[in-house]
Amino acid sequence: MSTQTHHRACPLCEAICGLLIETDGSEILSIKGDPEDPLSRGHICPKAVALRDIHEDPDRLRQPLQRVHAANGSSEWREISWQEALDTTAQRLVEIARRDGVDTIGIYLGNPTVHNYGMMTHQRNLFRHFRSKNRFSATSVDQLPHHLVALWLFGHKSLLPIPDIDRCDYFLMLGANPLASNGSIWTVPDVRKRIKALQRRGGKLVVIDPRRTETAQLASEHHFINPGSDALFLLALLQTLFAEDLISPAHLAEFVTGLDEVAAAVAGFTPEFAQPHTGIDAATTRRIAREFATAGAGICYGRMGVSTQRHGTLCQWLIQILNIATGNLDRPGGSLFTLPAVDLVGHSNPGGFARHHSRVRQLPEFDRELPVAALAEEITTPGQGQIRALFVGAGNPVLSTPNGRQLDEALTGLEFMVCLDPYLNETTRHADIILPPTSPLEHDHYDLAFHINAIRNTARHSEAVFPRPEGALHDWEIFAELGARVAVLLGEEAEPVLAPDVIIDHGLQSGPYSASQGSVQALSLARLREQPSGIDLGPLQPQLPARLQTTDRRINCATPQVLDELQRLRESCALPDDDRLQLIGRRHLRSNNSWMHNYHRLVKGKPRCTLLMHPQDMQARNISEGTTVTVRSRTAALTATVEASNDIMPGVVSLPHGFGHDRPGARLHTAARHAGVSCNDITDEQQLDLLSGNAAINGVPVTVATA
Ligand SMILES: Nc1nc2c(c(=O)[nH]1)N[C@H]1C(S)=C(S)[C@@H](COP(=O)(O)OP(=O)(O)OC[C@H]3O[C@@H](n4cnc5c(=O)[nH]c(N)nc54)[C@H](O)[C@@H]3O)O[C@H]1N2
Ligand SMILES: Nc1nc2c(c(=O)[nH]1)N[C@H]1C(S)=C(S)[C@@H](COP(=O)(O)OP(=O)(O)OC[C@H]3O[C@@H](n4cnc5c(=O)[nH]c(N)nc54)[C@H](O)[C@@H]3O)O[C@H]1N2
Ligand code: SF4
Ligand SMILES: [Mo]
Repeated sequence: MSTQTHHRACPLCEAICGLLIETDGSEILSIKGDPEDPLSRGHICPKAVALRDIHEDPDRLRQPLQRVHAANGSSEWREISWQEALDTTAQRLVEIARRDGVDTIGIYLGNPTVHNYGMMTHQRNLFRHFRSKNRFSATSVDQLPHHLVALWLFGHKSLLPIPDIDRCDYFLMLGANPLASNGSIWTVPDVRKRIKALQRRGGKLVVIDPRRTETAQLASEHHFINPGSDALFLLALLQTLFAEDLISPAHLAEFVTGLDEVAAAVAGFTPEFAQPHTGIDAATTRRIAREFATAGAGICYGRMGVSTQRHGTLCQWLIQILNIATGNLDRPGGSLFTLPAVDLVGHSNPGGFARHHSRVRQLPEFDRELPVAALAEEITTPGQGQIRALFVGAGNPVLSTPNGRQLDEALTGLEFMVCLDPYLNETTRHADIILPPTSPLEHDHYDLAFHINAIRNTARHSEAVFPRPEGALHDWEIFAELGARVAVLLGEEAEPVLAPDVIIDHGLQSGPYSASQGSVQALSLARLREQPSGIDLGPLQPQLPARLQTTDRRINCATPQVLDELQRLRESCALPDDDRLQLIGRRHLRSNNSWMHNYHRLVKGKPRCTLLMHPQDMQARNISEGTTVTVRSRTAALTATVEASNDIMPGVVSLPHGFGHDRPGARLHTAARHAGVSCNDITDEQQLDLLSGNAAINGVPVTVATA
């Protein structure tokens, strides 16, 4: 045996755990947590071991596929050479763009893009030739409100305040379940241990969620809240702070403006006003406000549950205003900005909003991307700028975006579709060409995105565990190869191609911990390679106002768009309808959006794609445990099996997303045996966060009846 131990970061979720992978030749012997990793300290979750399953999965594509149509209208897949696949893709895209304009080329990039640094560094090589207005990504079914608020308040889409849990005294968490998700916009491996440490030192975690989640069960306090009503709860907290003179921006006062206007705007939003909407009684809301303001270092944080709902941007804005108004921004134990080794803030474009709008529904762009809820209509609505060709990279929007059935159908009308993806799945089955990249263990890795969101500043580079198989291409190489071909076809200059590690080395050597900046760390790629477990660069430090990217280096809290929205909210606030139920999602530790149901060890056991329902709601509808029910929304209906739960708020039902693996033509053998249903078949592409256009996939009104 010639066993070898490789240091490797887990690319599957935002916790970016350090792994030790033991191999013998091409065989993986074990996958364990790396105790020397300064951030994850040995932590892993059950998904890490599935990296082996991904690598070895016979369903994972190793060669490009082309769909060939038979005379009888049916089609089948044939393996083609890389040369042919790349040439055909480039030709088709150029042909269509030339004929009808670049906006006819649609682009959708999914979540794994940000877990794969080569996709981040090299997508430009292709897309710079197609500056299409029709760009979309998973951002607009996810964290778009965070970026928009960061742009408005701090001047840059990537200036995201990170909860400093290890030093905090009071943590108010809304709409997040880090015990299942392992943290989001908050790289916090081993969050359970960190929550327990917080409680041991006398601190408190308060969770606000329509479900008593795994995190809520660990919390010091949990309160149910009606889906979509968080803005009123947050407004009531803020109103209490103003009314009781608990505002103290402290060290921020010198460069924070506009709090007086905010005070005036929130004056009517009292805890009593919120109570019938949220279901949280006014006295509790007041107590939480007082505790938050006086408990020492405090954090208010909210994630998916408060971003992907009707008031997503308002919620994220209120969360930051609460942190600012209590002096908890940029303070140890509060929420701080990171200083990553490869620092994109200051070197990347800050983002922009509403500089153009979608053609059909006039939805605003953010950072040159349109809300993905508009993708289907941009494909199906005739006229100039109608999407005729689609490039999908690392995305499965048929299962992951609202009203996925509509998109599923829309994709059949495209002239050309190409997917950069290792699987033939619910989305890629519509492609004309599928370009499968190397497996995660066959390329190197640097967390360009997640060091930015981490609770400590660290840096780490991992080498590939296995050499790339003969002829295989990495994601970044596929982008570069396509870009080069398109350049030739268009008669444009090809860009020089530097490998991602060279780009990172550049970033490290000009970054805040470089010798050129006078840092003793003197970071470079060579230096990171000497310490494959990663280098600790210390806890987060206060950096304001210097790090602000606003033109006046101030934080102006009186965001005009938000103040207008508050006015509207006051006038339009309706009480929840008693007959309807509200649908929310949920994540499971052994899942990862739509693409990790093909590995036996992650899907075995009790079926997970069930509709959670409170016994009270079941009784009212004559539904018993295990019944098959029809869940109906404005867009469609689906059937699901009911699981009774006292942990879900009455009036709310929950279905996980990412299932529905029974569509014909997909090649996911294990997932098909645990198919479940896609909750996005009944989410609504018309239900959006009013300010940003983010999809409001939580709080969908539904009816439930025995099927
Ligand atoms: N109802 C509801 N809908 C949701 C959510 C929800 O909570 N509820 N969550 C939303 C969120 S937060 C997100 S981020 C989105 C995710 O939505 P998407 O990003 O569109 O979809 P994923 O399910 O993550 O699919 C990822 C795809 O990338 C492929 N892939 C994996 N690794 C790689 C790689 O290294 N390279 C390439 N080229 N491809 C790769 C997989 O095979 C899969 O096809 O879903 C959103 N949709
Ligand atoms: N195991 C696993 N880990 C993952 C993923 C995965 O699919 N599986 N996906 C990854 C991705 S892409 C992301 S973005 C993150 C997401 O990370 P999180 O946001 O931490 O994860 P969720 O489980 O979606 O948590 C959202 C919570 O919001 C609650 N909620 C729903 N509606 C409302 C509401 O109106 N108000 C309030 N207050 N709460 C509400 C839900 O009950 C749920 O508990 O997880 C990442 N990590
Ligand atoms: S928590 Fe996330 S990063 Fe860590 S092992 Fe699990 S999937 Fe990988
Ligand atoms: Mo996400």
